[in-house]
Amino acid sequence: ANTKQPHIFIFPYPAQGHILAILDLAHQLSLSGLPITILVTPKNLPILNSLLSIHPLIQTLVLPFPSHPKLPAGVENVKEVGNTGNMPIINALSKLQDPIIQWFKSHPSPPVAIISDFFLGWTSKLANQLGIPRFAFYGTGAILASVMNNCWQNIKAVRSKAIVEFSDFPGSPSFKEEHLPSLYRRYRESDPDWEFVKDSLIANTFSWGCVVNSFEALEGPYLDYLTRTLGHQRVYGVGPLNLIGTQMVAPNPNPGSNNVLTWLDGCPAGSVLYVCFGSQKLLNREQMEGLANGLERSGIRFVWVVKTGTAQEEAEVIPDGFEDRVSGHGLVIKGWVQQVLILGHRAVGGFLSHCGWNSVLEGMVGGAMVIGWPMEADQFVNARLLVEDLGVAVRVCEGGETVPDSTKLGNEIAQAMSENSPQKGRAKKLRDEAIAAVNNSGSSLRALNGLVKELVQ
Ligand code: BUP
Repeated sequence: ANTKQPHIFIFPYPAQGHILAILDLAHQLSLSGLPITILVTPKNLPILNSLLSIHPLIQTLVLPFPSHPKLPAGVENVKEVGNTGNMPIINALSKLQDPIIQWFKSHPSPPVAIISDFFLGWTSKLANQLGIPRFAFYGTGAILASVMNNCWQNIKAVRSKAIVEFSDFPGSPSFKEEHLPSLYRRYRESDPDWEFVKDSLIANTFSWGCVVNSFEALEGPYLDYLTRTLGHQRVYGVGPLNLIGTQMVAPNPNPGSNNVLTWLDGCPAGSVLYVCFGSQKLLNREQMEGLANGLERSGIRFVWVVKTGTAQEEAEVIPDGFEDRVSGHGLVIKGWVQQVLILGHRAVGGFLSHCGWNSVLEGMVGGAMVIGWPMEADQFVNARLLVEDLGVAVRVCEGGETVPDSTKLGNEIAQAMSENSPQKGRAKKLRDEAIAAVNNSGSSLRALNGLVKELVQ
């Protein structure tokens, strides 16, 4: 590593949705000339391949994944165990504290700062021990950061309610308790593993600062809220990182992806609905049928990404005869696609999405309005921002187990995708604001420059 420039330590959290954005940030910081070390466990190393191949200044610290009684041996990524694996994974990773300290002490030019995922709040204390600042990285929105921080800090009050009101938040949103982030909802009092997770999440607000994959025009009031109310002294809204970064991770690129782009070339601008529910959620047979019938009834052109090779036999099954019936105006793609390219295509005008934050930003950058079906994790909170606060989305379904009513869904899709849909107009405006945020004097670029300055001082 270049020993003249201060060196930054980046610690991602091993879940697909979390890693992408922090790698984009690493890319940006490296472009600013900062040497970087990224901590990774062996099985997750391939995710970094494309980033490492273009950045000689980025090094890795590869440490073995520590075992945990609640994790099957060999598991190193949430993808392998599903979201219920977050708690043991957070606990297991905390055992890396000592190896990190040893590495740090023996390094000729040790890092001057830590940037780590907000699921790794315990690194605030580690940074204190090492005498360097730690920045919590939120690859999510500032609204989620605000909800998370409030829930963990006020756990008793929040848990006693069916409807939780956040009256001091911008827009005073309220959520059904069951729609609060899943990690928080799984918390079980008096279990030492869970107590660790709770303390760790609360420790985020004691960190030196935080970096959020969001921007002023999208979440200005929430970015302010984090600074004013939640103890985050320095808040950097640097997103959408997928717009200033490049998409580093494309596991199993599917040759079908290129066919999609060719098919889209032949469709009128804004006419196609892209349907995809992120990297984790699998739909059961009834949900697949409800969705398939809804898509068919809507009469709208669509591209639907269906997962293959799932462990569950009854998951992601395409109803018999569906592909033939919709042939010509609907495309079903099995396996991984390059979502960013599809959403960026001029033919795509809408995105039927689970409202995962990466998808939200990618849809936004593509100028697509969102037809939301939030299912778990941060998705209900994200949907609130898109539907009620920004008016760039409609909500058609809620919940991971819900089976959509296909007649209703078909009508709602047709209406949302109509030429004069107000959401479509606002989505285009938000796309322009996202682009402005990462250009010359845009808010995100200024924040990124401010962050670099803070890191090197
Ligand atoms: Br599926 C799929 N191609 O085929 P989210 C996903 N993606 O590029 P999640 C593809 O995965 P969380 C595919 O572009 C996005 O960057 C997509 O992230 C990419 O949802 C990412 O939207 C999905 O945040 O994570 O994976 O469910 O649980 O954090 O919401």
